[in-house]
Amino acid sequence: FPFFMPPGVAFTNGHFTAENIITKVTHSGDLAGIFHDQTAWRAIPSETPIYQVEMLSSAQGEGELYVGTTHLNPGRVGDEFYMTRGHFHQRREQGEVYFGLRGSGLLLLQNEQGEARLEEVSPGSVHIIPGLTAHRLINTGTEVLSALAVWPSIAGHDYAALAQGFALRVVLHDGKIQAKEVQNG
Ligand code: M6P
Ligand code: ZN
Repeated sequence: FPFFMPPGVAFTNGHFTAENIITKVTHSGDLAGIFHDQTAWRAIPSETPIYQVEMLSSAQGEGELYVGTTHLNPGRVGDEFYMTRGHFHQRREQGEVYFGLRGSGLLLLQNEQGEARLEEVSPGSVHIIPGLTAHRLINTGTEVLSALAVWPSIAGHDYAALAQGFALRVVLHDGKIQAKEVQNG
């Protein structure tokens, strides 16, 4: 029998080696309303890349899994660190696993009651995102933050449910990384 060569991922940077890799870049201009300092956001060129997701092309459907890496650039909009848009799953009950690969940052988790918590992301960290829990990566470091993710292909994304934003913002205040509670609405 032949030995097939599976896709590969470099644990040092999260880049895949595979025949079919899907890549999506999210630019500053795509993130309207996400950062709290809208004046600072408008001052950044809209084509500034904030993060890039590379994904293996894999089977879709009930029981199938997706694998991808988010590469989140270092930087801030005003005092707020670069972050992903963040989402609930469309199929709310579906969970996900993130693995920190390089850089340093935070994983912001929030349940449907609006209770938020933060986990430190670093090379080798494992994050079990339970069902019914929204998630967002935040880069608090000075290098690219890369995290590998595995999630059910049926999970889908629900961005609209977070139109009010998350309950915590992570900012640089007095030279320190600080999480601040937000008054929504
Ligand atoms: C991870 C996974 C993806 C997600 C991506 C970017 O790779 O959770 O499903 O799309 O991060 O996050 P977002 O969709 O919130 O921009
Ligand atoms: Zn997800």
